[in-house]
Amino acid sequence: MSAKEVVKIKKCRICDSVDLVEVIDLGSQPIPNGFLLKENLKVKEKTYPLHVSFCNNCSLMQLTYVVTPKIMFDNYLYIPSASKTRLAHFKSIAEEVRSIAKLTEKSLVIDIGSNDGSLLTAFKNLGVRTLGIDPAENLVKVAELSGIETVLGYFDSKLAKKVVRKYGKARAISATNVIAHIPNLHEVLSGANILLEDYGIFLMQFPYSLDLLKKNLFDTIYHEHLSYFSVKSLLVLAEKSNLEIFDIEKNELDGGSLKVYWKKKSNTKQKTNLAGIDKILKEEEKYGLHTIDAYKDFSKRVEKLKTQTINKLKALKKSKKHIVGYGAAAKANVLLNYFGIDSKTIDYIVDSTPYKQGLYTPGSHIAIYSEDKIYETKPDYVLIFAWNFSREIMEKNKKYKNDGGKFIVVVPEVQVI
Ligand code: JHZ
Repeated sequence: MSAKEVVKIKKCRICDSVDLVEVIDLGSQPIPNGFLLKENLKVKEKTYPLHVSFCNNCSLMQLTYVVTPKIMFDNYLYIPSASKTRLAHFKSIAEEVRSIAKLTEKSLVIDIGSNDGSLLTAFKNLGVRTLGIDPAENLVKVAELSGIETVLGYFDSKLAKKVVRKYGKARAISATNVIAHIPNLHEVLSGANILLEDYGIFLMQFPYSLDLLKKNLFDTIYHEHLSYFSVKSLLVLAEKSNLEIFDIEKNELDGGSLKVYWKKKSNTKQKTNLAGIDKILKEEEKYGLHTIDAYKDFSKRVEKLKTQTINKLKALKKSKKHIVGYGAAAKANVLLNYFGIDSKTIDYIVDSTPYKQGLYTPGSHIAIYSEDKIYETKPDYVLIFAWNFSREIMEKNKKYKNDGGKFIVVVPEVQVI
């Protein structure tokens, strides 16, 4: 492991406190989207520590070791358009932002971490101007092919200035499942401040740390996700910027996410939902999210889940059952690598993402096929790794179930359906 590829944090990324305590250790793992070509299976894979620290000052849960973004994102295999549920959610986000930001056909909407352009396509369908920003060269090409103009790069205030010079300011900025991936959060907010019109809005969405802890969503902890936000930590972040949070909403996507709405501090027209924000903050306090014990308890529950899962799978293998996986998600790789499960237990994994098919999972080396493979080999059990889309996956595969197949989901608890 080269020194430049991974750096141990010395202070909290939000409040600079050095009072950080390590609370979770998921070992050393390959990067979660580091899928492998068959010819590379014999090459020793690089692994990076996957440890989590808790900031005793602002309560931000964060990775102790940060892998250089270039290694993870310059070529990226995850696309949001692989799920209908996510696309439907994007449509609702676009409609909501249109209404709050009062978008017209002249308005510019900029999406940070725009990936294959899925969210911007929903905005474009509403008749507004769009621009994507993303560091993955392969995905920028995909987005451009579907008509979404995209700037290649990692978002910061320097890039924001460049974008303003060429395209003007944005009426709305969106950033779904990307803020947790960015090392310098203060840079994101100062970049957004540069990019936003005076009365514009900035919407962030990411998985919520309260749901992560409550529902044992340990497999969403991986190298790409540097921060696991609580509302308390977000409010500390806001204090240090020129932007202000005017509303926070919870939703059920990805096991439980937060939508956080920002505006310029100078914008007094947009009212702030103080009561709503305070209500969520109180729920955090009630759960103990700002205390270290909640994280230590979580860590113990994950160990229990590991034993239960391994025992269940061992018992099935002993009775000669065929088990395959559904969804070669990043989180699938965390679960497989942390639980030590490989192709001896899981015959193969199916995934609808064309870029993942034909490759092998990092660490566990399980082959990935298209979804119809389960109808060819008719396995006894299908373990749904993409538990956030269980409903969509089961709905789509009613035939497998009707023909006698069984689904297994192990997060938040081991269940056979
Ligand atoms: P999915 C990604 O994590 C990465 P992952 C990222 N870091 C992030 O923050 C989270 O998203 C939120 C497949 N699938 O979306 C597609 C089917 O095959 O939960 C995906 O590979 N058939 C940006 O990778 C995987 O499952 C289907 O019918 O954990 C789901 O991955 C459906 C619905 C999905 O994200």
